[in-house]
Formats: sequence, structure tokens, C-alpha cells
Amino acid sequence: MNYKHTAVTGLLAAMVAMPALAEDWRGWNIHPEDYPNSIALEMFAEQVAEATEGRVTPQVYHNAVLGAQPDAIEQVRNGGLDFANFNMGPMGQIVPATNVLSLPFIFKDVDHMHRVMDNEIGERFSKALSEEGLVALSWFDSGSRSFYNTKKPIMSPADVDGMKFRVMNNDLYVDMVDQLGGNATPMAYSEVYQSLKTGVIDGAENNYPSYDSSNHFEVAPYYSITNHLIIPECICISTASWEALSAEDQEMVKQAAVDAAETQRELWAEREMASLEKVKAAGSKINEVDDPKAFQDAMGPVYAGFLAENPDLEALVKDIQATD
Ligand code: GTR
Repeated sequence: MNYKHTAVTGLLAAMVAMPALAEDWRGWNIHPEDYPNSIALEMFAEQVAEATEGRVTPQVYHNAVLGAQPDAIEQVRNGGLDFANFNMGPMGQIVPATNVLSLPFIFKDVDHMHRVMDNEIGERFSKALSEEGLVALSWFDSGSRSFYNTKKPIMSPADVDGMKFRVMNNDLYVDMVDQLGGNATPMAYSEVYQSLKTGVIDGAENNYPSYDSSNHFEVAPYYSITNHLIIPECICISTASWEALSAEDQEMVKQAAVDAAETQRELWAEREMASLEKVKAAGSKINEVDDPKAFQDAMGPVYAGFLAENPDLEALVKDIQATD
């Protein structure tokens, strides 16, 4: 008998008999534990561990302890981290197609965003992400973003003149603030509170839950409803981690992400209301702007510049605008 052959066959038999090694997944999250996204991510982790009978055990690291968002995106892409909840804002610097989601006023409202992302157009974004090492499994809400600042209510674009705003890391947002006559500073989320407090910046922009959970409302009490950005967020898995799974486990992980997104959207709607009540009670001055259309009109050059640089993305922009 061929000894070598027997040894190899024996080894193969032992490998088949052995349970697959457990995958200990590490997941990035920017928000605190009680935030809708965090609760949904915990639910995702639990459901994955249970459904795969411990073959995949995800652990979520909250509060951006694993780094700022742009770095975390790189980490998930190169397999240093396994999964995350990412906002598509900072994603635009890496996956150009996702910049379409950062065009101000691209969505009519949050329902319009759902109709786009939950259908074929959403799949086009997933495809673009997958070409860059990210598997987008489901879409979270992050409401709509408006400007807030330490100085005064913003009623019209003229009020933005000369003010310094923090934006997420994306050139489109620098252009957006420029067109309103302000100055934009891309900065990590974790640095915004201190920068508002010390006057390094005059304002920032975000949805109610983040304005609340980051405590920015304590130092920047003027929140002006411009609703200029509605940006979806993903549960994204590293392609390397995804491809290490069996087809069955992929199915279960996908289902857990879809279920988590459903819960996140429900929790999100509740949290938006709760955060609004909380910041109002704490003294924030929330105002409607005089002429919302004036803000939209000011964005013409942002669209023109973007489309001139990315003619291949024009069809995507048009398809979103044409979605009822
Ligand atoms: C939040 C979003 C985060 C992060 C943050 C920011 O609304 O959920 O992922 O993008 O805004 O402004 O940096």
C-alpha cells in the first residue's frame, strides 16, 4: 500500500469530519450602544451566531473605537475588519457611483430613497460596492441631514455666508457648502463636539438622532431644517469574510442583515421623534428655512461639476430622479 496516499486520504477524512473553524467576526460601528443602528447590529450579530450554530460569531465594536469611518472602510475592504454599518457619504471617495447618493436633494424624501434603494437601482450600488471589496447586504435609514450651528438660525443661503461647517469626508460636501457661500472642513465625527465648543468650526450638519447622540446640540443650539442630504447606510461585509462562508451560511447572514434593517428602520422612526423632543426640551432652536427652493437652486453647480467629471453616472442620476 502506498503510505503517502493513505496519509493524505486520512488527513482529508479528518478534515471532513472536523467542524469548520469558527469565524470570529469583528464589526465596526460609529454610534453608541443605544442608537438604532447599534441595536440592529447587535441583533444581526446574535441572529448570525444562532443561525450558523456558532460557525460565525460576529462582535460589534461601538463608538468608533476601531477608528474613524474612512479608515474603517479601508479596513473592511482589505479584510482587516469583517463587517460594518457604513454611511454612503464617506464611501463616495472610494466607490464613485455611491457619490450619486451624496448629491444634495437627489431624493425627494426618505420614502423616495427607500423606493430607489430597495429595488433595481439599489442593486446597482451593491454591484459598485462589490467591485471594491464590500458586500452590501441591506440598507439602513439615516433620515435627512440639516445644518446646525453655534451662532444663529439659518433662514436663507445668505446666512451661510462666511460660516465654517464640518462636513463628512467627501469633496462633494465641500462644494455643497462652497456654493452656499460657507467654508467646509472635512473632519472625523469624533472631533466635531470639541471643535464646535472651541470655535474651530461654527457648525455641522446631521440628522436629529446624531445631533442628539453626539451631544452637538449642547454646543450648537441652532438647527435649521434644510434637509439637504438623505443618505442611506449599509450593513457591509468584507468580500474576504463573505467568500470564506458556505453558500448556506451566506444565505443566513444575508437574512440576518435584512431582518436587522427592518428593525433599524422602525427604531429609526421612533428615535427621530424622541431626539427631536429631547433637543427641543434642552433648548435647541429648530427653524424652517424661508425658501427651501433657494437651497436647492444653489446646488446647480454641484450637479454640473459632478456630471462633468462623471459623465458615466448621468444615467444613474436620471434614473433616481425619474423614480416615482
Ligand atoms: C451619522 C452617520 C454616521 C456618520 C456621521 C457623520 O448620521 O450615521 O455614519 O457618517 O453621521 O456625520 O460623520
